[in-house]
Amino acid sequence: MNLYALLYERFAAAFDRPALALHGGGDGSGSVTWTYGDLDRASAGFATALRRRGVAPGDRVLVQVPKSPEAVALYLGVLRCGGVYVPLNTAYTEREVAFFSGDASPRVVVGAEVDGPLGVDIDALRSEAPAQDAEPTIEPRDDDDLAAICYTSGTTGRSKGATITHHNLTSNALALHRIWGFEPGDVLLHALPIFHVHGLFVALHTAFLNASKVLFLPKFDAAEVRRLLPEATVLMGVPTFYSRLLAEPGFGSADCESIRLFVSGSAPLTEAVFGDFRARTGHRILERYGMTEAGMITSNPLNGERVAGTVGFPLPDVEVRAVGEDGAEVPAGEVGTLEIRGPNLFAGYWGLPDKTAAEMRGDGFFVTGDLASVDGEGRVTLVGRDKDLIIAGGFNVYPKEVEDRLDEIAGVAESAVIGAPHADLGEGVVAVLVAEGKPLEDDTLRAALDAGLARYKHPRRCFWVDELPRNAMGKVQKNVLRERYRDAYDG
Ligand code: MCA
Ligand code: AMP
Repeated sequence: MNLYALLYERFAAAFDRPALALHGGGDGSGSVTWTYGDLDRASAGFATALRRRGVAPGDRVLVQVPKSPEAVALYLGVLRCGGVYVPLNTAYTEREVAFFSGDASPRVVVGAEVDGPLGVDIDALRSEAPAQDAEPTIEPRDDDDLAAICYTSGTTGRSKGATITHHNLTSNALALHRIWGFEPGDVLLHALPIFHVHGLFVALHTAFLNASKVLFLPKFDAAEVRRLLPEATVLMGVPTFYSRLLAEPGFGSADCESIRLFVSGSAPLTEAVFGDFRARTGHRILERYGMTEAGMITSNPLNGERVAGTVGFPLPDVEVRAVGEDGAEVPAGEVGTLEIRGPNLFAGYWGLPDKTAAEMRGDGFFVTGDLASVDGEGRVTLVGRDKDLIIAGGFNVYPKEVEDRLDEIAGVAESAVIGAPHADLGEGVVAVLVAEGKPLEDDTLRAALDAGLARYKHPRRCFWVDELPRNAMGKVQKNVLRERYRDAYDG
């Protein structure tokens, strides 16, 4: 089934009700509301415009546009015409976008690279299919047909496109809608970006299945989120949302009276933030765990106990196991690499069958690269990662990619990139560098990185050393560096 057909089924009776509400100033001036009917008509328009531009079922549509109701309608329009939605972080530089464009071989590119032959501005695209001409059709799709390709950075420094089917998305959305107890009247406060799984799939799908009103913020701003909390019942965010709310003077239970559910994910929620939030507001944040390749995997319970530092139980129909180095499942409570299987599991990396095979077991389990224990009741606790990944404010940064860019800079002989604890972002990117000649100024490094690396990936602390610590095999000892520079941000 086409995911859009399912969403349509759920919100068709709510065409005159608000879908996306944008707040203007404090007095409400400049506010805009899109109803479900508006969203349906605009998505039909986009679907028509894309078809006219030659998008056939299965064709990729690459999108790099700011967060807006139009962008949501475009996403739905791509689903409707059977296209494959490929969202890109708005922070990506031209060089990064060029890679994705080359890899995904899209039929149309919206927003980014508008000067290229495939490129079109989102407003121009919308105007190509006036609403009255729109053909309000929904292309039939099979469960295994692709709905999206979401790029996730790789340990090798090369991003991989996770191919995600209609069934992956529908099964995950229905499960979350159910286990998080969505009910009539729920209002979602949405402050996440819509180019990643969390803000695009988890948040929007659950709200749309519920025909809920979504308070749609262009980005996270603690004061603005606090101002709107009394109009909402559900907030989904990364841990930084919660630590920044706690940093708001006087923030507490009075701000949260209408809220029934705070969800956190994408990065570890510390026990300190969980505990402070509970003490200040009376709310236990519900932490869940997911991955681009698998959508949501586990969740703390809505009604049972939400335990700080754990990510809860597998979603319905999802299986998890922790395995040791020999590939055998470890006993309950012991740490192993987490492997998962279920209807949420992606269909493989775009154009990379070998990489897909390398991360799949013969019995269909996928190797997540996260280290975890599973207790006797099935509750999962993440304890670390065996992949070299930094998560800063919920965005993933792969050290290898940053090292590759640093090593290209004249004056840098070699580099090692690590994550260090960061009070606001969880982890911050740190570079340890060996100079070729005299060490470069930070500004010079930043300027050189700007040419090809999105800013959230930039190291904000750089240390120059005579040589990098290496083991007997000549491999850089990142654990030594992590220890040495653990106070780089919070020292
Ligand atoms: C912004 N900057 C960052 C980050 N965000 N640096 C490091 N890490 C970040 N996450 C930099 C910008 O480049 C800029 O630097 C400066 O900070 C200010 O930018 P601004 O946009 O104002 O930042 P902010 O408002 O402080 O943003 C922080 C944020 C945001 C609110 C935490 O990053 C955010 O919304 N994160 C959510 C990410 C997310 O949705 N992840 C889900 C992935 P300069 O001034 O130098 O340019 S999906 C996933 O992981 C799985 C499936 C899952 O389980 O959900
Ligand atoms: P991504 O590649 O952006 O999909 O990021 C997926 C990774 O984010 C997972 O493999 C985990 O390492 C991490 N992650 C997601 N949710 C959580 C969580 N609740 N706690 C700790 N790590 C998380």
